[in-house]
Amino acid sequence: MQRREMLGTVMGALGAVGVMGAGMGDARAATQWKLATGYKPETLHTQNIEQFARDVEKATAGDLKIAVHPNNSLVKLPEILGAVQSGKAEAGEMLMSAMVKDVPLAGADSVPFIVSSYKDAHRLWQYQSPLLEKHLIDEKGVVPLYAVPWPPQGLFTVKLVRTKADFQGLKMRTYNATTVRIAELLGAQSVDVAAPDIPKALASGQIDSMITSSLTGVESQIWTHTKYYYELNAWIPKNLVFVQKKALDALSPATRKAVLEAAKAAEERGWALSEAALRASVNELRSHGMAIDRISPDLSKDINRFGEKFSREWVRTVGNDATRLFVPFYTQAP
Ligand code: PCA
Repeated sequence: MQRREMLGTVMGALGAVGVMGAGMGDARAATQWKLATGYKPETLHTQNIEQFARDVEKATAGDLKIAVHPNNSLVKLPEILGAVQSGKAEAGEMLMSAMVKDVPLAGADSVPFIVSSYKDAHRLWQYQSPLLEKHLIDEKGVVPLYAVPWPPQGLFTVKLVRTKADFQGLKMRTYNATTVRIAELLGAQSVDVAAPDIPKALASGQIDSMITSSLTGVESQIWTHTKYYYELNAWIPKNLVFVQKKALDALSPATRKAVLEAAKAAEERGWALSEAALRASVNELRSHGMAIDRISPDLSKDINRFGEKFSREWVRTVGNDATRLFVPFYTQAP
């Protein structure tokens, strides 16, 4: 091969993988990432991801563009971790506790009655984050970028519930292992429904109750089908945004730094947005005529008991990691 031909081949190859520098004649090829999420475009978390993508694009002067694929459109939520691992999407967002089959520790934020305030949820995340990061990098080749919580979880029902017996025959929508187990222990039938499909499932009578946040209630216009919201404050689950390590490592150091800085800003912004959304969404439920209440002492006792049962089961499955997480969480409490 002649030198000139060789140069052409190499330049072509560099251009194709997006590493051709500016000033090499052609405009520099930008890197494109696909980011898959299972939530609707209007959801707080998706809006925050869109802002993160804009921040990255701006900070890198268009060197890295992140296209967000919401609504389970590119990959369905339970499969997003696997899709990022394999490179079908370079990045993704998942409910952390939906990863428990792959990484049991990811479910720590959905163990009932451990945290009930954003402050404690944040403290838990400080201990959970380095442990989770190690599992994801070592076992999945995936790097966590940032996490943002949903508001605390409560119970929506079509009818007033006072005791466990009132759950007989209820069809309870579930979204992770905790909600499935609690439905089971309450004697309700559990029905797995993806968040964007809640309105349809309520309208068709497929479900008539669920544990979720006031925010998801508002986003599902829950008042059209249910009347009651019980503020359980049972746990504060988070969504995790992550990227394939190979894709992150392929970036230039400056672009990688921009991604990590934008992620840090997205985490801070997301926590503040979530806390503001809690207040706004409870008010909105009330303004649509929903009865917002605490559960009866009887039911509270049962639900607490089920929560403890679930915690014991969870600690057994997770093993040593549970100690590594909860010992500092409890002993270093302010
Ligand atoms: N909304 C999501 C997860 C937790 C929440 O508040 C859902 O219901 O699927």
